[in-house]
Amino acid sequence: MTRRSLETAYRLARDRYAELGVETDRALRAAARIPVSMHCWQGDDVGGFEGAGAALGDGLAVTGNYPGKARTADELRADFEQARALIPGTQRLNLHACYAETNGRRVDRDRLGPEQFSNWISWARGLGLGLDFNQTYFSHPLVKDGCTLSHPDPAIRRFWIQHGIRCREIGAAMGRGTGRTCLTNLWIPDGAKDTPADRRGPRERLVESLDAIFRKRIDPRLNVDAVEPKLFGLGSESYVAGSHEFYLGYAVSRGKLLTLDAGHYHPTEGIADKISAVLQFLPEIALHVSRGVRWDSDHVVTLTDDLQSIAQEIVWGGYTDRVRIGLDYFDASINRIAAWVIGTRNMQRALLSALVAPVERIREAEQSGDRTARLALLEEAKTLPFAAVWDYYCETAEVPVGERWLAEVKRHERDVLSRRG
Ligand code: RNT
Ligand code: ZN
Repeated sequence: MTRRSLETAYRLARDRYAELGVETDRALRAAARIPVSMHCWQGDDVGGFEGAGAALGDGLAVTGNYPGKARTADELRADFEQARALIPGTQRLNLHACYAETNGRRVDRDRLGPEQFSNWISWARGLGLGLDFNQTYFSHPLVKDGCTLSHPDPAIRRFWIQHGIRCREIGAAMGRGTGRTCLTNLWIPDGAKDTPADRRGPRERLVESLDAIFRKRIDPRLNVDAVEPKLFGLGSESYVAGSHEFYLGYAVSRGKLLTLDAGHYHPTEGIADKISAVLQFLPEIALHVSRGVRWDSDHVVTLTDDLQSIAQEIVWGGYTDRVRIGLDYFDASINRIAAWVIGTRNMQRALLSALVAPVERIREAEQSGDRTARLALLEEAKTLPFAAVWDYYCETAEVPVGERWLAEVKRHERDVLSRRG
């Protein structure tokens, strides 16, 4: 496809959408402004560089051993830039505390500070990239009996509280350094493999620990905090202290963001419907867009009905300023840069698709009580010439159209990744 034929296809599509009252030019501009926070951890299988020595665990598992994964922060940054060059729209980068650069020294998690992230911050500033952050409550010897902030031993809790506090300060430094508000998201694995006799104690301790972490006020222009619930996990099949109800109550009562992870609910339970429900009580929320296959397996995000519903709820609900969209998946069985590109392009694709949908028409039908027309229009909307709009969006964003990005990834694999040991 030449630029000319892409433009011709776009013009035809634009006219078709205009018949339904949709202005595609406006949708393109809106799509370009919605940031998607790309998770650094797809680039190296949630490994990190702090050298704590612990293997990935504590509720997380990555399968696959595709060659060429980033071994250093410099490699990860280079890989991320390679991925980003193939993705339209606005991105942010979501880091984890275990991606600290400690310069060969051992800096434990309760000691981390902005110094260990200064490379990340100056690099991001140079690229005009916003940063998000996460405490790392896994892959560490002080995750005891699968627990951190809810552990009965006060010394363990103190260590992890300190980590939580430090990370919020690092988040603030990221916000200051990049000029964009950082979201620091807290997820812990705490729970029980088998039926516990005490479900109350860990939750009471968790509230106390969280309150200690959030005691210090941080300028919300620099950093905002989120808490991420989960219903079950690897090794926490029977009980999770930080469940959905727990954190919903916590977020509402403490003015924190709630992070809805698409893999953290029962297998047929989507997060799309939760968005407008929790936004009645919270000013802002965050998302971890993921894809669970039978369980919270964190597969690469594909263009599923679930994904499209999430995008529709954000866009159709008028919530683009109140939902911080992030991705959370990790697949080590395919080229990791391709995994980033596929998932992020799909998120963007779903957002653009929601932006050009003739939702006004569909709502008119709904409001007039014409459910027949609502269903008919929803179905017809599915095969409008969206591909022409998406291709044109990529073309004008100067990123590869269609599958052309794959050739770039293959070239990079040959020239760069295959040379890594
Ligand atoms: C785990 C949570 C959490 C992690 C990342 C690495 O179930 O989804 O968000 O995936 O922090
Ligand atoms: Zn998550």
